[in-house]
Amino acid sequence: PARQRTLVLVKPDGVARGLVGEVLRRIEAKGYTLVALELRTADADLLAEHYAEHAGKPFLGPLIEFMSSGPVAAVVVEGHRAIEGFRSLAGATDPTTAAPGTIRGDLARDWGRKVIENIVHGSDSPESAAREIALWFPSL
Ligand code: DAT
Ligand code: MG
Repeated sequence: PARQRTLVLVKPDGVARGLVGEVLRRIEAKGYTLVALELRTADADLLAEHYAEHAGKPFLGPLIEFMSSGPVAAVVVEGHRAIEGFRSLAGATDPTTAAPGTIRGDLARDWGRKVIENIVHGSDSPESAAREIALWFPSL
């Protein structure tokens, strides 16, 4: 079976709240493998590339500001159907309605800020995963 890789980020809200271990625990408990892991503070250039699909949207500026406000844990996760599998673990974008049992549903909430803070990012397709992994981990 083809192994698939996905880029997961524990966002600055997740790192600040001490939830890196909880997110990694859920990924490992699901049975996926961690193949790279790094804590770092991303700059605006990296984040503009990372979120290129959102160019022109009103929340892009606040999103980049939030994502560069502190360290993120960047993780490459591997396993058959890991892209779809992690998106399922993460839950819906809006943490208010994300299903209980998911990372966002259990651990995130709406704070009424300009950008939704929802603990994690996960690549949404094989093309996005390849692009994002090359961006965050050029040596992989
Ligand atoms: P996801 O992270 O679920 O793939 P996305 O790629 O559409 O969601 O958006 C990236 C992030 O931007 C998302 O995790 C939270 C934030 N965001 C998305 N839509 C938003 C909106 N309408 N208002 C504020 N923040 C938003
Ligand atoms: Mg997305």
